[in-house]
Amino acid sequence: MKEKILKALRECDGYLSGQQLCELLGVSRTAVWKAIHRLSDEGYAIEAVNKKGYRLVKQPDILSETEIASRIRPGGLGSIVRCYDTVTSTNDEARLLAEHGAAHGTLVVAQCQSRGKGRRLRAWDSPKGQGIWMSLILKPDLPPEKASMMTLLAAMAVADALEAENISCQIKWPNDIVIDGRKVCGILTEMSAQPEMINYIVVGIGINVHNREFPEEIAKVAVSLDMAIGAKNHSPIRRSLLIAGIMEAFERYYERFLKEQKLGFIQADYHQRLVSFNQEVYLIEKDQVRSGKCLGIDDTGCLVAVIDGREEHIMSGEVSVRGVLGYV
Ligand code: BT5
Repeated sequence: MKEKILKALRECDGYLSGQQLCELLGVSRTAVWKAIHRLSDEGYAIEAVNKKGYRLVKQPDILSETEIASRIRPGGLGSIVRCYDTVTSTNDEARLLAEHGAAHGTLVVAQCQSRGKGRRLRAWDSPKGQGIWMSLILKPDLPPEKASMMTLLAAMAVADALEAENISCQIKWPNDIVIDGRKVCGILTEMSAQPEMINYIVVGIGINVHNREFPEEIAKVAVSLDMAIGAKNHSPIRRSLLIAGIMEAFERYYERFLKEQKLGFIQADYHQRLVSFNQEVYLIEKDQVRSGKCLGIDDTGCLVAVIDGREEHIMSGEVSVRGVLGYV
C-alpha cells in the first residue's frame, strides 16, 4: 500500500485528500494515515494540510523496498525486491535466497557491502549509501555455458539506463562500464548449476553513484556518476530510477536472448559502445602478455582479436584486456 500511495503522491501535482487516497486504494482513513506516517519515517517529506490533504514535498535519494518497487512494473524483473542495510555481498545474499526458493526476478539491494567482491576474489569497494550494490536472481531454462552471457546483457542494460539519464559511457569487455576511461560500474555473474541445467544465476551490479573519493588503490581508475556529471548542469541522480531503468532494459535483452540464445542481436550496439573496438589492446593471461587488434565480440560473447595475423576468440575469465595506453 505504501508503494501505491507514494506513486499517487508523485503523480499528483498538488494535494491528494485522505478521502481520495481511501477511494483509490479501497482502505480506511486510518490505514492511509498510518502508511503516510511510515513513509515519513522512511525519509519522505510529506506535508499534511487541513482540508487539502497530503503533498509530497521532498523525495530524497532513498533506497528502500517501497521506493524501488514503486518504480518497477508489477511483475517485471526486480519487482520483488529485498533491501538490506549491510550485507557481506548482495551476490552472496542473493545466492542464499535463491537456495531457499526465492523467485526468478528477485532483486537484492544493500546500502553497504562489507565484503563486496569482484571476479577472482578481488574486492569491490561498496561504501554505505554511495552507490547501487545489487544482485538479480534469474532462473532461466538455458544450458549452463550460456550463463556468462548475462554479463554482456547487463552491461548493455546499464549503458542504456545511463544514456537515458544523458550520461554517456562505454563498455570495457566483459564486465566494466567506463566513463572517460574510468570504471563506474562492475558486473559479477555467478551461477549454481548441474551438468545440463542451471539452478539459478545471480547477476551482481555495482555502480558508484555519490562517491566523492575512493581508496588509494583505485583512486586513479574509479569514478562515480556524481563525479562524472559534477561540472555539468545535471539533475541529481536518483538511484531507484536508475535501478528501474536497468531492470527494464535488462528484461528486454533477456527476453530476446531466451528466444535467440545468441548475442547477434546486440553485436552492432555493443561494438558502438566497446571501448577497445578496432583498437590495439594487450591481452594478459597469467604471466603472458600479447598484443593484438580488437575486432569486437562474436555471437557467444567472446572477444575477437587478431593476434600475430590470426583471429582468436577469447572467452571471458581467461584473459584481462588493457588498452595500450592504460586501463582502458
Ligand atoms: C568487477 O570485478 O568489476 C565486478 C564487481 C561487481 C560488484 C557488484 S556490487 C553488487 C554485487 N555484489 C558483489 O559482491 N559484487 C557485485 P573485477 O573486474 O574483478 O574488478 C575488480 C577490480 O575493480 C578491483 O580489483 C579494483 O581494482 C576495482 N574496484 C574495486 N572497487 C571498485 C569501485 N567501487 N569502483 C571502481 N573500481 C573498483
